[in-house]
Amino acid sequence: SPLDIDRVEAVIQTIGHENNPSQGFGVGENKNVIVIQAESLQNFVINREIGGQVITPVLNELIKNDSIYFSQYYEQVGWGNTSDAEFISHNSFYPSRKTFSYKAFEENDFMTLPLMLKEKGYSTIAFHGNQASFWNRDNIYQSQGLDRFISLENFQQDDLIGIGLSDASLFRQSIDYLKKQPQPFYSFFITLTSHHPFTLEESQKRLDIQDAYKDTLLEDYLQTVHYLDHEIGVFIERLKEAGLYDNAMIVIYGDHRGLDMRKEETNELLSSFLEKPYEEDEMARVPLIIHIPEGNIEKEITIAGGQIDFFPTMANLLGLEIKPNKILGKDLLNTTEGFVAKQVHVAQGSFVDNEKIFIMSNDGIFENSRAWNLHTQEAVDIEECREGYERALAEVNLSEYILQNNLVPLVKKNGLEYILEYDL
Ligand code: GP9
Repeated sequence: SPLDIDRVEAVIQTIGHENNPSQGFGVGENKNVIVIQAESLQNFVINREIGGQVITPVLNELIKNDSIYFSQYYEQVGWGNTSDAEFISHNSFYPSRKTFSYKAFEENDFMTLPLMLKEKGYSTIAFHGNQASFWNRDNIYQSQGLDRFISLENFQQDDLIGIGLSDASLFRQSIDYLKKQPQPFYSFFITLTSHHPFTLEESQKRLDIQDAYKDTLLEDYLQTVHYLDHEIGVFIERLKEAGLYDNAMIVIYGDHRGLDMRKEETNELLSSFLEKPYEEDEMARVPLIIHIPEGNIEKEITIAGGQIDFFPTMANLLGLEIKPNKILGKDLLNTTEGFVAKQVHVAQGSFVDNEKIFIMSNDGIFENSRAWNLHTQEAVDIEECREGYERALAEVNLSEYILQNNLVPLVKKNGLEYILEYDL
């Protein structure tokens, strides 16, 4: 068997003992959901300035009002980058280790957040300013529960930046579709302008950067993030004008890193800008903001979480009952033990918890791995990471096994325990 049964059993027990939905349950029930998956948005830009200018004024303001801000949230994408961020968030299983998940699991049956909302009477729609076929989205969205897909082909191509429609145009044109969308709706936006290599016309650059960062990749990155932030602000104003704001739950998260620590120049720039070494923890940290107008639920969640936790966390807020033994993620509002495994782009077994990050050595020798405290950056004894390492491996293997054998429907029916009885 490809699975280590003892470890899988331990994982299933751990997962099964967490999550007793109570806090926040149903706060956003029957509201229209607007999810913005933001291209390359990393967390370090939040509440930060450059040359006295605030980088993300709109997001910072949003965080302060009627929002839950998850500040220790990590991307877990694999080869499918942006599309894997969608996959893991909607499915609460890990992305494929072999290729992009939307290809690897194209024929599978799923249980996703949009599918569960559809069962409650929601309509679903996705917006993206690139070709529908990119990342095989056109072939898999139906089985992911995204019924309508408005892609580049459907939009007026009136403002193109980088690899597709500008975020300004994407948001502007989507309002008419949203107004006509049967309510309640789940809408999913995938932005594009802050995609590497972060191209903008001079006139679209609103940050005035004069210091050592001028004309660097970091400047280009921050300019596109600032642009995205501004366009999200414009979009929210338009939602208000269209009467779509008050009854909405607006959710924003970063899909994956924008700046690669393995590039020497980028690393130097970031380490100087952040005044600490730019490493895997900061590279993988993305913001998650859940804004519920008049939800009276302002808080910062500092539990380590990842995109795998998106589905159960959203399900709780939207009043969907989902047993913790049916998916691999946790509801971050009702858990204390954060645990985020990463299986692609770093060696398998790497993980983050509330206190530390563990990066498994590429040579496969546990003793050669690195681990450090997230808050102090001080080295952590890797023996303290052995249990987490084993758990990370088991979770990822279990996920891969379930998806490769198309077992999500059976897990949905019988729980993860079923895997132990399944003819391995
Ligand atoms: C492509 C867009 C960007 O449609 O989602 O994908 P990425 O290159 O970031 O994975």
